[in-house]
Amino acid sequence: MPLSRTLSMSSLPGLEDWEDEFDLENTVLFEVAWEVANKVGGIYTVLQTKAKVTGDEWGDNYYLVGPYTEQGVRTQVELLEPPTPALKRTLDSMNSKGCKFLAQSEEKPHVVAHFHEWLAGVGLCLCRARRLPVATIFTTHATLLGRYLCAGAVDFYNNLENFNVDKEAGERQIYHRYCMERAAAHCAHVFTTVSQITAIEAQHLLKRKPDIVTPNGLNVKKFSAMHEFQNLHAQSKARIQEFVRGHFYGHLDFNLDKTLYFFIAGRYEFSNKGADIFLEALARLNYLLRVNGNEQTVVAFFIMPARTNNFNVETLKGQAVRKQLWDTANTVKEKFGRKLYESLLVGSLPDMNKMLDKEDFTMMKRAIFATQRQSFPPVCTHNMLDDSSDPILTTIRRIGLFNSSADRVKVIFHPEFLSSTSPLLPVDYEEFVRGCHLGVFPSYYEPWGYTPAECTVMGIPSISTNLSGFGCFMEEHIADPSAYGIYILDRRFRSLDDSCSQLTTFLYSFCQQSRRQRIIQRNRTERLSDLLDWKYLGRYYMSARHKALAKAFPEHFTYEPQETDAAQGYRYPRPASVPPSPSLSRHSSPPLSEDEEDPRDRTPNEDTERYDEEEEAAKDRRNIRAPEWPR
Ligand code: G6P
Ligand code: 1S3
Repeated sequence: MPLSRTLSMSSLPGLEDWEDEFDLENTVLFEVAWEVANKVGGIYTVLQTKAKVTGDEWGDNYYLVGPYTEQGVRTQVELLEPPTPALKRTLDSMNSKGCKFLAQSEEKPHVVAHFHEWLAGVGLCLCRARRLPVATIFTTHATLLGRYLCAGAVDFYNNLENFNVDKEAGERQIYHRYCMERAAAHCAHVFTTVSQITAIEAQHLLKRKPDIVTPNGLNVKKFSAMHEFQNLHAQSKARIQEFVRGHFYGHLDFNLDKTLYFFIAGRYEFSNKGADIFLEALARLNYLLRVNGNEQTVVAFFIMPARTNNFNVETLKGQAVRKQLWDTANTVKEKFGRKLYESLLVGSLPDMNKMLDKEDFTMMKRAIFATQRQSFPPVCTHNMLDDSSDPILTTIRRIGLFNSSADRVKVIFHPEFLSSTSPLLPVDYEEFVRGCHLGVFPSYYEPWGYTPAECTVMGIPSISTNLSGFGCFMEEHIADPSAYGIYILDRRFRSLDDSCSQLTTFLYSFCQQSRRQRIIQRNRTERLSDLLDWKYLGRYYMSARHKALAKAFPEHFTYEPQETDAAQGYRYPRPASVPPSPSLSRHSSPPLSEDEEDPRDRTPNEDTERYDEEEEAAKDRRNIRAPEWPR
């Protein structure tokens, strides 16, 4: 009997719910990857976040297969007895003879085996070579050759069709791995990749056009209080501010209330992830903020792991000095409070001249003395092993962003992933992202890019590019991405210098927003999270499985491409309160009537105090000036 489930898309305006009637009885799904319970990079995130929707669909018939690592088993896996006799027999057989096969059962279920990336692709090739009765899917999350070519100085996207792939792979000594990847792509019943841009890349470099694009989703956390994510932003920002107070001790000559936190994070691939263009744009932003006399200060974080020798002394000292100042202030406050209390007990107002004694002043002077420093606050939090050749540090030296008092843009390179147990910045990645104002991910090579997607679901605006899977996806599915805080940098049709100017304009315009504009923009950004939820994006993986089953077992399954077709051409409408042009026209977007404001753009205290947000938004847009370049 066919299983019938309704996939609800109701939170996406204008997209119909979809009735799935695919018969999954007596079918089993294996998903195989090197990153199952083994955190290496983005594929781990795909599998970990997708497990819930896939489990909901397949129940006990869903198995993830990955490498056995003691660490992974200890921290991420719950050991269980095999739930069915068939599986027990299979596992016993594997244990006794080595990993021979996966599909051993008297009931002969239909098996789908989904392999991710070339490392797992070996299993797929063997399944086909041994003619196992298995429907196979291969998903590539990036092509090996693409990654290697982009990391060198190659005009990749303008030459995609011209590369001599065998020669290029051979020259980079990855020919064996490249062949494995290409073989897996060709052997699979269904070949998929994570974005349209990587689909084109795969077509040219692996010589097979993917059958389906399976974009990456996330598990979107919805709070019962709609504005909880705004409160979390304020709380997390306060923790980042504490770190900044310590890091810049002795140089805290900027207003923390007018300081914005930008960040880039990810695998340390300097130019592929766009750290190069970000630094260059920061140097230009620094100049613009200085010459235009802006009050804003920007602290830009680089969270990219590199080889280090632990934290450096100066950075640790900063946090120690901050703590000492805090302790001193508390000690004086307590003494002050006791004296005040004693005075009130005897019914008199205190003599303010006697509230602080000599000892208090000495203690405070000592604490202030400790904040004297001869050097600028460090640009790097750790002792780098390759200090002199590190690309971020080398660029910082060249562009001269040394955290001097005159700089309106400060830089902090944290070459280690964040952790809530760090003595420096004790926050985990999620908390850090929530506390920042803008994620900047100007990647050149980025098949998908989880970092801007994670920003979006937490309501934090971000910059991505039209060379990243995420950027292209958002451009395709949102009518006016920048109104939602999704800035998409053109790295495809502009020169590097022009892209850098565009990035500088994005950054400078962002700095000119008022707090209120930032709050409204965060509300809008967060609203897009449904678009990135596996509840919606899971349909593409579903479709790939159905297609593979229909190809491998045509007598039992037929494939209707309705699932993915339904979402084709879908566009999230522009925010009701943003006029179509920056000037006069009033909004008309359904479902709101002419005079209604979009209540979702409101912040908590605006429930009582309504305002004409549309007019406000139009005014704001006029106020955001293009940067004034020096003549
Ligand atoms: C959230 C909080 C507000 C706070 C604001 C700061 O919206 O709910 O109370 O004022 O963040 O925003 P900002 O962009 O200045 O960090
Ligand atoms: C790849 O990881 P990366 O950072 O090496 O796979 C990720 C998951 O599909 C993807 O988001 C990313 O763009 C790819 O590059």
